[in-house]
Amino acid sequence: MNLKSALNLLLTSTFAVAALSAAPLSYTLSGGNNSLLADGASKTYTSGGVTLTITGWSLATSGSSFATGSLGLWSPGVGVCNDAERANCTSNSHTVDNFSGYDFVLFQFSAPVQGASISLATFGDTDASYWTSSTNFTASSLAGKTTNTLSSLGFGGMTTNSGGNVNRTVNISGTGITSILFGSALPTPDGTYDYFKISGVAGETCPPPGQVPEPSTFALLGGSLVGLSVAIRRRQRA
Ligand SMILES: [Ca+2]
Ligand SMILES: [Ca+2]
Repeated sequence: MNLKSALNLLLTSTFAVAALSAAPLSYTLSGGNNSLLADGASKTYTSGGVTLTITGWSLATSGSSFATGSLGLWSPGVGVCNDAERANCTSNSHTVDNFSGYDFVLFQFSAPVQGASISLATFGDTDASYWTSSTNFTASSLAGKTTNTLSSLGFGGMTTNSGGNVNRTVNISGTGITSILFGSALPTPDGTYDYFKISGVAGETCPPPGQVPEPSTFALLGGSLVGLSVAIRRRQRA
């Protein structure tokens, strides 16, 4: 194998591995101009060819059904004004909070993701509760669901992630995730109300099913590396 063909093989196999690898995704939700969207209106963000669509939701009580809320695009991040808050949605009610009802944001990705994380900008305590789903559904399907019937949209059990009055990032485990329903803690685990804005979302794409890099791919890459080193040694001797 000459140096040129070894280099070509190395590049080809390297790109083959890269194409099957997870690609990073990052969505900045901070920097808004304090605009409040209409009740139930969505907002989209794009990263790495994957569209993130967000909508605002709330529960009036822990046992009631999900109702649409208004997303607020504030400088520190996204917040929610629910039916009870909307008439006077000033600080801190324009956060994702559980003072008057329980606010949530539904994150929906146009392709499955893994290694997701959600960054919080604190306005008080930052205890959070969330669910994840790998099922594709339209956001409006959430209306009327209770925490007991979220499973009909593919959501698993609720996870509560506790934190204090500090900006922080919540890591979401799981792969193949297409939806995350994330909000203020339900119920407040420590009796202290939670208030935060959501400043960003990150994660990575999932390799297509059945296309995880196989040993033969790495064998090809390893073989081309050996070929390249042999070619370089021959050239150095010449
Ligand atoms: Ca709120
Ligand atoms: Ca709390």
